[in-house]
Amino acid sequence: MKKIVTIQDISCIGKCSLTVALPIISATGIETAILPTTILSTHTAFQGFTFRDLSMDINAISNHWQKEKFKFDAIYTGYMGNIEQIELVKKFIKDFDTKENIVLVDPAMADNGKLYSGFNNEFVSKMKELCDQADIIVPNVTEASLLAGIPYDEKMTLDEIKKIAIELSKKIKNVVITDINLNNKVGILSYNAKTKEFYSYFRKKINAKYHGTGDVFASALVGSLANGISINKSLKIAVDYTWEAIKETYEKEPKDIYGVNFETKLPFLINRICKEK
Ligand code: PXL
Repeated sequence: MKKIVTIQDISCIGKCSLTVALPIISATGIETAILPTTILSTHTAFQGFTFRDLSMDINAISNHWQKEKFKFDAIYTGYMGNIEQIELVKKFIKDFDTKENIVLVDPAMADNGKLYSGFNNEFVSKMKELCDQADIIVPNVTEASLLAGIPYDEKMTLDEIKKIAIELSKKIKNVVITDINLNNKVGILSYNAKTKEFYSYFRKKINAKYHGTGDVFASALVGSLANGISINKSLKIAVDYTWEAIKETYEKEPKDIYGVNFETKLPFLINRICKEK
């Protein structure tokens, strides 16, 4: 059975990171190993969250897994609680990269032109180093701008976003910029550094913003890729699934800082994966 390891925090309530990645990747028919980096009572958009740093366990877990000779078809990293964790995860990737496996890094650190609580420019530089070890990165427009050192502007054109993708692709095969809002549409732009080809896919904009949608997207994407589905088809599946989950949430319970109702749309994802496989 194919196996993905996902390395990110557990936000006990708030539907993001591991509580999203584990069920979504499992639903795509792929075994999901987890390496939790932090335990938080909620994600960081809530007030007064608790934060237990699990950095001390990362090397110990990794050492045990190396002794057991575990191999992963993909390594998917998400939110990191601090710079030390990024360093540990960089080492983890070096130790577990087999050249055949897919390394997908989601530099989950910012949105709407702002870094998440607790992060600074030094964190951005470290995250760039982690991104440079990836085959695919999936930053949103804010994160992509920060990583490329190009000032963020919410009114960026597709051509400006293309320049950012090219800038980031110097060391990374596939740069996928997510959550692009243009002309009442929302979607992604991907750039393949080898073929120098762009691929974009947009859906009608739903007038709502929820937490954790980047994690829903990245989890569906890595699950689809691990099923052997091509990158462009996988991107389409991941955009459509995320869009369906946002639509469902918007119609049923528009709570904004909470996550999306990705659970009720899992049959949609499973169907799409089965059709494309
Ligand atoms: O969805 C990204 C994410 C993951 N984990 C934590 C977060 C966030 C976004 O804010 O706070 C703890």
